[in-house]
Amino acid sequence: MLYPQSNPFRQSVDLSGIWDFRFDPEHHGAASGWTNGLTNARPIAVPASWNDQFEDGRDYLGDAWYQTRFDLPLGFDPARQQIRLRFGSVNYIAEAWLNGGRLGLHEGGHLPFEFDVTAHLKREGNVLVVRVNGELAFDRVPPGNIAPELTIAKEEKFPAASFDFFPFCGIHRPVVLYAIPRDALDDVTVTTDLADTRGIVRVRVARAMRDGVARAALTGHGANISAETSGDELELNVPNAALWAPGAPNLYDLTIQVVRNGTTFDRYTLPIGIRTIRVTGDALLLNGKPVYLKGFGRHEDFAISGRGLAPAVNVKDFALMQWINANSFRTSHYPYSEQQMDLADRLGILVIDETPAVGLFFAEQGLARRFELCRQMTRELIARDKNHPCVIAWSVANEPNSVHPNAPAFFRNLYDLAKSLDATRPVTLVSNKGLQEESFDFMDLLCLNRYYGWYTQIGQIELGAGELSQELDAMYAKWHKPLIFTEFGADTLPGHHAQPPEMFSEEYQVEMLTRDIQVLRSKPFVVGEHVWNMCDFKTAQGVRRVNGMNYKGVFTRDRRPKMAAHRLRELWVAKG
Ligand code: GCB
Repeated sequence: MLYPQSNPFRQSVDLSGIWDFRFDPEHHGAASGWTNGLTNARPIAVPASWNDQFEDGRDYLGDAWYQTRFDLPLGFDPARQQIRLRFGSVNYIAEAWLNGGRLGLHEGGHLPFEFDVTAHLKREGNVLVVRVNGELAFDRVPPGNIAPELTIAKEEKFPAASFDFFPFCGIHRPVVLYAIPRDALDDVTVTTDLADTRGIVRVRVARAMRDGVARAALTGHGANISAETSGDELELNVPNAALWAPGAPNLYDLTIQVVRNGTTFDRYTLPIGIRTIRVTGDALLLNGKPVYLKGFGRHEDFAISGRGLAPAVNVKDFALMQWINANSFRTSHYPYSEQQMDLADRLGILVIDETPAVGLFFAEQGLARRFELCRQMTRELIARDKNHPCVIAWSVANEPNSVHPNAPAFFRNLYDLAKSLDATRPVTLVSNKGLQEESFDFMDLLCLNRYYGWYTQIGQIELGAGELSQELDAMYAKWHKPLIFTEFGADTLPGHHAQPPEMFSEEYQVEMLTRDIQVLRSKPFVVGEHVWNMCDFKTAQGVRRVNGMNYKGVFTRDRRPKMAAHRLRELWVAKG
């Protein structure tokens, strides 16, 4: 799926702004004709979660309706072009109507979808209506509201998520109307390889026009290389390629044109990075050299806008990652915005790209549905992010309740699916099951979450560090695969101090992270340390979540450093 862009062959317009909105707890919107337009609506910002925009409805997750009106901008021509409406993400179900005509429905909260709206458009006075539903259910992904008999005991929380972040709902990323030629380029897939100092860029195009040629041009870093094909694939060779890596995020511009009889019908440009990523023995190799990941599990979360796209917050987060000497993050626990992926490409930050499959369970009830949704989300994620050099691995799930006979086959299937869609990147699963995680038999690398000295060995950092050391050694003895420690951390109230360190104090977070990192660095097979979490973030309410917050951030929710941020900055400057 190509992100909309504007050039002499393509136009796009962002419909973000203030829309109309109504809650519909009785589900009577459709029967009341809201598909044609809303009455008695209130204003709402798009993109943003609805939960924190009003004085009511914070915990409301049910049906809600959005509406906006627009005229076709000059240059959009439904008689000559194909016009599409693209939603960056809507949590969780979106059903859309344009001028009363139903466009379709999409399930899944963090990935884009689009509709061909050419036949529905008027030149002026278009009415777009979207029904959104964010309820938690056992047969959704991620699942929620799980009956206790279906899974392991869950701590009580409200709303009843099976995951530890607030179930924000709404239109979370931009809604873009875009026009492309009828003979458009549908898709581009780029993979890169190295032969000594030569970069090899392989390009596969999908295009509606079967005759004519696809032409590719690569520019940047002194290169100006082109090739064309009457088929679907071509290769560009780049002598002395400027490779993409953290610290040197070299990007080239790849421009694809669709040409017939010397006339160009479509054109698309995307930034690409030439790099390789491989797992060999104990090591994770970027461009053939071992790479050690330093960084965080994160969230898309901010005051008032909730999980909605917040460009200034994104820029700030990347600035903080650079300040603290991080080189990577994981998109825990769902795909992040395209804007974040673009920033990571541009600033040289490595990404473990995770699907929305957090807190899965494997009892039969709803299993077939959860499985199909996981497959759909894996396909959608790889389709969206496959061309980003920043993405170095796909994570198919976080902390599934996987000590269950149904789990290994479930994940084998997702692993094979990811590999069939992208043979170039490692595939992993993020687990808190350690030696019991059977799917680690076939995953390319191991990702482990552990809270020694926090949820276990409470208050005893040294004891926890000893347990960590033993478990890491046992996992290596069992699998002989590289391991990334993807979560470790301590809730920390900013401004709370204790000597000797005590849980919830800034000193405790500093000591625990420092001690765990010492252990990690004593193990040659550990290839990364991702602290949980970069920033404090909103959760459901529960007795373990004071103020409805997870305070394991190294920065506060408003991005101020705790003591641990300064310590990590020192620990991360030295480690390459
Ligand atoms: C975990 C989860 C993460 C939680 C974290 C915690 O293992 O993967 O979503 O927020 O623990 O703080 O408990």
